[in-house]
Amino acid sequence: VDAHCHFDQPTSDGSVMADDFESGPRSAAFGGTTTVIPFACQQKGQSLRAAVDDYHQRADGKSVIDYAFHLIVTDPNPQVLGQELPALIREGYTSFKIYTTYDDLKLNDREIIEVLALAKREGALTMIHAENSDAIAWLTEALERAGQTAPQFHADARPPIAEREATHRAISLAEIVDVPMLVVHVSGGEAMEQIAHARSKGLRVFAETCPQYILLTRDDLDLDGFEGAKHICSPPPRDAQSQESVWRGLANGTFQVFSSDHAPFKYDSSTGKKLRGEGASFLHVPNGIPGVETRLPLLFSEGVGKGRISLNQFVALTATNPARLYGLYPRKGTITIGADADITIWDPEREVTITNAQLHHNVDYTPYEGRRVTGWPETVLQRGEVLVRDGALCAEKGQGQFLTCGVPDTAM
Ligand code: DUC
Ligand code: ZN
Ligand code: ZN
Repeated sequence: VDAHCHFDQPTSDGSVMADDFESGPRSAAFGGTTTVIPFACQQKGQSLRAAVDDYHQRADGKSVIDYAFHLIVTDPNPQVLGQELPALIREGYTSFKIYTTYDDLKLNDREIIEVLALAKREGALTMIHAENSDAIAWLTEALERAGQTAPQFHADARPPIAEREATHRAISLAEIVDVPMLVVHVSGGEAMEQIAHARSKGLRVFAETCPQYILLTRDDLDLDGFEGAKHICSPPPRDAQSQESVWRGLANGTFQVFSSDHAPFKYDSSTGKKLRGEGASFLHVPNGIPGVETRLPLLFSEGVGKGRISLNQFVALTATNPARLYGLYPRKGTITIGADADITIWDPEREVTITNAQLHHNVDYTPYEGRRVTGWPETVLQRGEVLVRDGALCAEKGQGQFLTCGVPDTAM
């Protein structure tokens, strides 16, 4: 279960996501993933219901694997809070993401509280993108004044302290409301300390991390020419010490979920990373990196293969826990009588050198080009039927089912 990926999501800057609901889920399947939970994102001023209808149209008849939707709530007006969101939660959209950054997405603290209170009333799970927007804006302006606009400065504009502060604040708001909450794409030790402290007090704060935070560092934003733009995502990759912190958090239970945050933009494209050309400020580079196909092989190889996490933890982080937290369990996330028989048969010995040419997404690069991994999905089944075997897709476009989600299980 890849519980965090973006497909065919319209943007406000004119960039275009390279993967839609055909290529994204296809790529996921080849990487051993049988369920994806992408986002249906409300635009400010738009009805949430209209956003959901729009994403259903985008997805209809396309996905080769099963999919659910998280909502993204950007405009919690009385209509949304009073009617649309409660109705949608009851219809099976039981999780939604909110932002503390990006002008077109962010909520203020009062709005966050209102949304958290609604999540408590209706039994939904709030996912939060935690970075301090005003600090980022101030730092970005200072960097731009100093002419420091190359991709590497993206990391300076969004430092760990900005993430730590917003994480602390979000946790405090959830504590005031007394409701569970999940912090997405946590990048390193500073934010993790806030989460671990909250959990040690018994708060139901959950956390997700992603491949980029165990495998990339800010040095990957500092490549020749504009190449660093390939690794611009938010929060940015940090440093080697952060990677170690994240590994510890995967092993010790600070993290419950490991997702890709697949946010696919082509590199060599005027609708992708080069939207404003090669000399553009980091500020104008679309945010996000691909990874829906490489998520499981990377965690297996680096985590299980190198003894950092157990095989059971690998399964919990990538399937069971996201299925439980997002109300898809026990249909998904376990092998048991009555469940869906979504099974990935793994070859733990197979050695693969990752190259973009062998991947099935529609992006023209992978951040993991040339990386050697041991272990790869051999056969992938959905509902007992073969989806992928011997590197070939054995399924029809559109055979994936839309999943409604039940009540989040936050007893973990
Ligand atoms: N947040 C995401 O969840 N994905 C891509 C970029 C971002 O800021
Ligand atoms: Zn985010
Ligand atoms: Zn994301």
